[in-house]
Amino acid sequence: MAESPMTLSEHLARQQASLSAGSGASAPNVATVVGRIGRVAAVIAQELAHAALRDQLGYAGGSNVTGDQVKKLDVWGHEIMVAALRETRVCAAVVSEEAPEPIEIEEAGGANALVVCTDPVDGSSNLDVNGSVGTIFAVRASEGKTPAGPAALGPGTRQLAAGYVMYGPATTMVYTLGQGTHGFTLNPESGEFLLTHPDIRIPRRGKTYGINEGNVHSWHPGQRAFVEHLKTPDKPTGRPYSLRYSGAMVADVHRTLLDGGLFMYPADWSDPKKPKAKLRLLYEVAPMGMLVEQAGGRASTGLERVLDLVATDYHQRAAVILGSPEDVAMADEFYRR
Ligand code: AFP
Repeated sequence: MAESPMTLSEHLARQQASLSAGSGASAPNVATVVGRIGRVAAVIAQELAHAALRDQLGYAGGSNVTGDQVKKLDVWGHEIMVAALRETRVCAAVVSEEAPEPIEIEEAGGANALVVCTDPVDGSSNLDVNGSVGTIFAVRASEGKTPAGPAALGPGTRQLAAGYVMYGPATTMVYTLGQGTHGFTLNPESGEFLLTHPDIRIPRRGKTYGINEGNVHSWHPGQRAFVEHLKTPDKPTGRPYSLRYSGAMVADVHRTLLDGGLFMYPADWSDPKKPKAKLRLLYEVAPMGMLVEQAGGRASTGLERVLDLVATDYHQRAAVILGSPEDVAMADEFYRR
């Protein structure tokens, strides 16, 4: 009989053991937080499946700190996530898309306390059309009780863990503790995540690109030339690439991780002195950057490595081009030309 797949908790225990053997003093706490997020994700998946029946779709009224109109499920997802992280007693603060300032958690603290940066329900404009949405998170070290400003969190290379949950036909959780990128599928009967995609390796090159091409008018010239290049037929190099874009970062990054290619959300360069990005660095771009790099891919803004960026604002935005290493390297080259 085939061996039953490893559960998320078993996997986390193994990862934690090998980290603790090295210098990972906070590894047990990080594993606790990631495991807890897995449990909340199973609850979010349930709620999403019933949302239309419970009148939970639609807007809550108002917009969040980054200017997006807030959906009822954004608010609910934020509240349940903060409550769950509070219970871990190792998470000292939560930076959430739905709160202007970090939420301090009095119960936690100590030398190895953590900060979780999260977008609990990302891609929520897909909710009303029953499209995929996701949860994105990063775990960082907390220097003291609360972060002394966003810059104190350091660059993305200092993230201790990153992950996402994709609520699609199946619920998938992908995480890294800096030892490879691993994917799990929720068994809805047991409520447990089971290892289905161990040690994901992104293909060196892909066949698809994902981008909101409606914004072409505002792109950097290098970005425009690069997408034109991807669309120009050339059999030996596998062009044209096909366009795939869902409007939910998690779904687009998940496809890119498994099949290769590119996910891009470049900045708006209408005013070249002040390029404006859309996606949020701490709870969208940096966690995805870590996951992709851990799978052998690359994540860049076109001009620099995403994981080198240091936030100056908790809700800072950053451009991102991530995916297969050779495809991202090619994008960077177009930006340099
Ligand atoms: P919402 O959460 O407001 O739907 O935004 C989703 C998102 O942050 C990210 O998940 C998508 O990749 C991106 O925005 C889509 O943005 P566009 O609608 O501008 O293409």
